[in-house]
Amino acid sequence: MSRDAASRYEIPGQLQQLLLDFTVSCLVERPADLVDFAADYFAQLRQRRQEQTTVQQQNQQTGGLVAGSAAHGNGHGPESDDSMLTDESDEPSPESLANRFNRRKSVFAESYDPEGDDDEGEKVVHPKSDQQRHRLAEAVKNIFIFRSLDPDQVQDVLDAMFEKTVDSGDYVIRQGDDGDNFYVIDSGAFHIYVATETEPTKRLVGQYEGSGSFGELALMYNMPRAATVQAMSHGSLWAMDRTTFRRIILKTACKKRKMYETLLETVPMLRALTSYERMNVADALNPRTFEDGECIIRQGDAADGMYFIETGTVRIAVAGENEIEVEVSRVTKGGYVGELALVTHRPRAASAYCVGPVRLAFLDVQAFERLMGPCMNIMKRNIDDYEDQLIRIFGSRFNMSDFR
Ligand code: 1OR
Repeated sequence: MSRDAASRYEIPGQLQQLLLDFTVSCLVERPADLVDFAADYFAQLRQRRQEQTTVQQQNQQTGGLVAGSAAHGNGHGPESDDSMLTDESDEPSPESLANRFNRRKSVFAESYDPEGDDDEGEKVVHPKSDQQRHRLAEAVKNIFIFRSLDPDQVQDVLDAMFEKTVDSGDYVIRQGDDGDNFYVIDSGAFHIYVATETEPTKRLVGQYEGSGSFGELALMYNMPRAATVQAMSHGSLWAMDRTTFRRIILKTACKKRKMYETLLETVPMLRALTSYERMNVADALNPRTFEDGECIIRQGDAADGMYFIETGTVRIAVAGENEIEVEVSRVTKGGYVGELALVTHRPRAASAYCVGPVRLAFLDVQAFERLMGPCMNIMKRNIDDYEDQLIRIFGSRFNMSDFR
């Protein structure tokens, strides 16, 4: 193409991002009919844009919806859904809840600096009975955000937590409020609701059943609460005040979320997770490094987890009935290995070796089961590809289980 022609074909600014997003959606969704998929994809995109424009116009006319005011959700009785959003004219900043949430995302992505945080504060001790201490130790055992703490820090955390009981209908956290405590569930069921600009009536987005933790986002990123959490039964929580959370947990957890943020965004499969769910995966990941030629996974072994590839190349080899290994594929950055045995609950179906030095992020089997549910269909579709490859190479799918 001549220089003249090139200057006549100016590439619109949005084109690259638009096509990239579309391509990634195709790779993740693997539609049977690309044209139908494209038509739906772009129609939805246009509809979302129209909805956003309408809401923006309404907000400009009304001054916008504002979040329910200062009442921290500390166990007031049940209220109607509409109580979450009120039109209070004395609210300092007339932003919608959705805007607040979007602002939080950009803070996470760009400007939070745990190193620069010097929020030190005093050590807090809430005395506890032996029975309470025992229950607390059980409750925090599976909280990923605590896993990178050293034993002294764990001790400080246990000292600082205090018990809080709730009744069915109590609001523990209200979206839009300032963050006071971080909570670990001891018992009880809790619903998570989110209101957005396009859907101002709060919508149920998830729930906790007797375990888990919540309330870390507002404390980590110094932002308003991103969701509402309401007790659905009588229950008990372990709470940690904001200062202790920031003093002990913040730096480690934030560093880890930041460290894995880019990795998690470059793994196409994980687009099936919400950004909040991806952060939970970041809490659960652990770094593993290997040298050239090292074996990461051995065919026939029991499976303890899966690996995401941060840097380097991993060679996958399968030994057929004659025990001779044949290379079947190579996986690089953005890819993953070791998920198959976790999905099929069978021994490792192939071996994985490093080609040069390799850095991986390891997700153990318990975390896999708790966090990767939304990616299961994508993984199962990829397993169909493995089967096709095996049939091509060996003439049979001899070591794949019937996982369906
Ligand atoms: P927080 O301090 O913002 C509300 O207070 C808490 O609810 C929040 O921290 C999280 O700990 C928890 N999006 C945002 N926050 C959530 C979500 C969530 N789920 C639990 N929390 N989503 C649901 C993902 C299954 C995404 C909704 C779009």
